[in-house]
Amino acid sequence: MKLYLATSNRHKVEEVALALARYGVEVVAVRAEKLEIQSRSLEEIALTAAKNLREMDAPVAVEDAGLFIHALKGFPGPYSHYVYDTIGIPGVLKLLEGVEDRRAVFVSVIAVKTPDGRVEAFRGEVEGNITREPRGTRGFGFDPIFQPLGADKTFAEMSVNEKNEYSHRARAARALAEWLMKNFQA
Ligand code: ITT
Ligand code: NA
Repeated sequence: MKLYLATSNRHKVEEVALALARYGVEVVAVRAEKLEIQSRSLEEIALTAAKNLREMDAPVAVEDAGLFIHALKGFPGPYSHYVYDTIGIPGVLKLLEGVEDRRAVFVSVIAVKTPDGRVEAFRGEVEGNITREPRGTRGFGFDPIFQPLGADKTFAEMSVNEKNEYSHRARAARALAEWLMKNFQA
């Protein structure tokens, strides 16, 4: 089966493609116009984007993801891309200076539109901690400062395979794949 992924982020494509390979799903990146509304809900953002995609000859998915930091009451959450581009990792570490509670959750919501116009959303989450210093050079975004529970590495110190054992995105992608297997015949 083929799955289109409408994203400008090549790391997302790589991670989702690897997670879905074992289901026999081939991921094809498309630069379709993705409508990004502002909302506190990743579901609402992803579902709205999926509804606005044109129907294609195979299911087409969009993802919206964010990093929710407990001590910052969930900031940056849905604003993660903007915060990464503005204050960045140094700014986030500065906000957490002297803060003992380093808990954070990465959340991914993948919304899909089928060729017959059905739209569904799937959520994946991973709990972890914000490190004191950035570590690692792989991945993207906040990967150098996020260490999932049960790991002794940050996401940026992991291969894509290792990251997928923990990541929010891999979990959402697997939930999507299970749904497609049951509910969608190519
Ligand atoms: P598209 O909208 O084109 O898919 P994007 O990078 O803008 O790509 P989002 O709108 O979902 O994606 O923004 C999520 C931001 O959250 C992203 O830019 C990163 O800064 C951060 N983020 C999400 N998942 C992440 C991950 O696995 N590792 C590191 N940072 C992540
Ligand atoms: Na985006």
